[in-house]
Amino acid sequence: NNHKSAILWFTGLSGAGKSTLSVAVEKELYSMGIHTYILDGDNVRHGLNNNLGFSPEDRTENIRRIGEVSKLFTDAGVMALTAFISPYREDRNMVRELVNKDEFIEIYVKCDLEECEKRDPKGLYKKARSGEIKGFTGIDAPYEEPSAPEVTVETDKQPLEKSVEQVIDYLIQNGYV
Ligand code: GGZ
Repeated sequence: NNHKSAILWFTGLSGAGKSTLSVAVEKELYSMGIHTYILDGDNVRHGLNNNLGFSPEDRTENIRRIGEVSKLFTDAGVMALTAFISPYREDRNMVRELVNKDEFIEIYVKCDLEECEKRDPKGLYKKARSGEIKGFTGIDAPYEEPSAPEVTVETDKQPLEKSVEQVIDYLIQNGYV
């Protein structure tokens, strides 16, 4: 299928639904015959970035490497979907600067901290609240909201299908697919 490659950069708090949404968007793109690759904690933090933790410096380096790898994917004509908290605006903008203007699509996966904490799929917020984990995003480490994301989806206000539709509509309306 003919498409214009780009990085779909999902950003948001832990538990906001970045991975779930990226998988659902990938499924939709696959059905349209578009080649994709999802980068997430499972395949990147356990491999390429297994020497990095969650200090501000390490998060910045995490995002830098993910940006560079995503760029390689788009160069190869593959849509790269990335699902990382990427809490720093400056780091996300660094990736944006790495590629052509229309090759970086920032998708803000917006969800109230309260709701993320309620979901707490891995029990990490609980550990962060009790002090067992230090420097947890949203608790005692910052999350800087995107100032001009291409797409914002509010996962605490609408079903998954609606968020998928918003992303796909953006891609159609802007001539990516
Ligand atoms: C935030 C942490 C932390 C700290 C471990 N802060 O729900 P999860 O488990 O799967 O998502 C979180 C993931 C975040 O990794 P990222 O590579 O996306 O972060 S960043 O973009 O900021 O580099 C969480 C887990 O790792 N985790 N410790 N202190 N999330």
